[in-house]
Order: sequence, then structure tokens, then C-alpha cells
Amino acid sequence: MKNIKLKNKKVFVAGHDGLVGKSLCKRLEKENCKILTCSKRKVDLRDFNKTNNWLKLNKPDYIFICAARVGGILENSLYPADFIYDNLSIATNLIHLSYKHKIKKILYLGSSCIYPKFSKQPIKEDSLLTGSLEPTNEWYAIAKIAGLKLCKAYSVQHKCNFISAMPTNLYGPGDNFDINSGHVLPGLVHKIFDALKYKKKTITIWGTGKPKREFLFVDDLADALVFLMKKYNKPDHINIGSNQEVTIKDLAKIISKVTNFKGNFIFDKSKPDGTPRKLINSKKINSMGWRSKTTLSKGIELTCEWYLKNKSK
Ligand code: GFB
Repeated sequence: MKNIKLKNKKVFVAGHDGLVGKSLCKRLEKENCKILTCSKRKVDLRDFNKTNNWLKLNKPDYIFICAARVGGILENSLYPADFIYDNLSIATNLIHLSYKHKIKKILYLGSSCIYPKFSKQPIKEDSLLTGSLEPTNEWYAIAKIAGLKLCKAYSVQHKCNFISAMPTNLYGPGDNFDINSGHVLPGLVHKIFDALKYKKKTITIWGTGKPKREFLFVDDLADALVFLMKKYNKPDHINIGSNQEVTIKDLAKIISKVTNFKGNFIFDKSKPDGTPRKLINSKKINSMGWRSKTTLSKGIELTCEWYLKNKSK
């Protein structure tokens, strides 16, 4: 299959108002394509008929599937039914309907939590389904595995160009900064700015602070998604990482440095650690010529700037 050009094409960003979708729409402006979006209020992508009607009417050439129910470790453990049902419905509807409406190419977005809890690090694409999943997010992971397998199944059986990409933990401007439902990086940013505002000397970190996570700045991910949409044409999923891995404690230290927070950390060990480590192997995408550009401290600086402007009141 040949590389594609997005210029003058209709490109549908499903999930345009999420962390990834917003950044992707901004990145796509450089491609001179026609960006299509639809609001959740108008078209619930879990609804087969509504999604079908919207696609019939709007006829996109290409689709990025960024729409998903997402959340941090606590949210994932509290709402297992919502995480599996919402994500399975979005994936089955959009992937099957992309086949039905003869969409030229789709890119489905997964997550690094698809890999077994104790995978060999850095985690290669072929580690998929070689062991048990991390229990705190297995519902979300199962739905994402189903999504990438759907893409592969339609590619194999119907020769569709349906690709899927698995990014590592993401962060950036526009993230969910809610302490209970969000991920660790925006959660710690929120807690540290609150501590500065209310002159508190400590912040609470969930778990032991020992797990390691790899973080990718969302604008780098958006760039990788456009790159893959243009150049990657294989049915096997592909990792997107930054190779920037830190312990949760060190992440809190970096955010403290950027924000000039001089207080201490308390570790709440009643909260789960989740998987001990999930550094992904990004050799496949790197060897195609793409790599991430934003350092973790620069990305955190940009995220904090955005938070101060938009969230801290
Ligand atoms: O980012 P996070 O919620 O999710 O948590 P995962 C990462 C680590 O940070 C865990 C610790 O060890 C948390 O216990 N942590 C410390 C905190 N303080 C906080 C805090 O204030 N907020 C949060 N949220 N965590 C997610 C999955 O796993 O990874 C999703 O739940 C998704 O499904 C995503 O796949 C990529 O990295 O553990």
C-alpha cells in the first residue's frame, strides 16, 4: 500500500474534544485537510444507528479514532462496566462502519495497558497476550485489545487499511486535572498548585511512589498519529513512546521544581500502585523515522502554564 496525502481530504477526528483529539485537530491544520468533528451531544458513538447516519451523511476519507472513555487508576477500578462497555461499543461501531462505508484508512488509538502486567521491558509489540493483565485497568485493556484485533481482522478478511497505535502514558494541556478521575501527572499538578495556593507544606501521592511510568507529551503523539496515518500500512499494532521513564516520586519532584513547590510528600499506601513498570519499545516507529521531541520537564512546564491560565481559580 502507498503512502497517503491528507491535503484536501475529509479527515474525521472521533473524540475531537479529548486530550488527544484537541491536539490532533491543531496538528492537522498544517495538513490543509478538511477536519470533520461531531459533538458527543449530537452523535453518541456508542449508538450504532446515529454513528451510521453521521458517517453516511459526512463521508470522511480518513478517520482517527481517539474517542474513548479514559481515566486514571482509581476511575478505572471504580467503573469497570463503563470502561469496557463504552470502549467496546465505540470500537465495534466505528471499525465495522468504516468497513461498511468504505473508509480509505482508519487509525485506532489504544493504550500501553494492553500489555501483560509483568512484560519484559521495554515492551515490544509482540508481548501482547503473553500474560495476565494489570487488574486495575483490565476492563479498559480488554476493550482496547478488542479494538486493535478488530482492525487486524478487517484488514485480513476484507483487505481494509485499518491500523492501530498504542501510545504510552500521555499528558499535556487540556488534560483532565480532576484529582479523583484523572491520571497521575495532571493529578499531581493540581495537588501541587493547590498546596502553593493554600500554603500547605505537604501533598499526598497515591501508592508507594515506586512504580515507573513513561510519559509522552500529547503534541508529540498527535505528530506521530499524522505520521502513521500517512506512512504506516500494516495490520499489526505499533507502539508510540518517548523513552522518558521516571518513578512516580521523581515525577512529583520534577513538577515541584517546575512550580517551585518546596513541601514534602506523603505516600498514601491504601491506594493502588498498579503495574510496576510499563516502558514500551518504540524501535518500530523510530526506525520509520519518527521520534518524540518534547523533554519531560519542557512538557510539564507547558502543562503547568496551561493549568495556571485555564484551571487555577
Ligand atoms: O496515571 P495513573 O492513574 O494510571 O497512575 P496508570 C500511575 C501511578 O501513579 C500509580 C500513582 O502508581 C498511581 O498510584 N499516583 C500517585 C497517582 N499519585 C497519584 C494521583 O494523584 N493520581 C493518580 N491518578 N495516580 C493507567 C490506566 O494506569 O494508564 C489507564 O488506568 C490507561 O487505563 C493509562 O491505560 C495509560 O498508569 O497506573
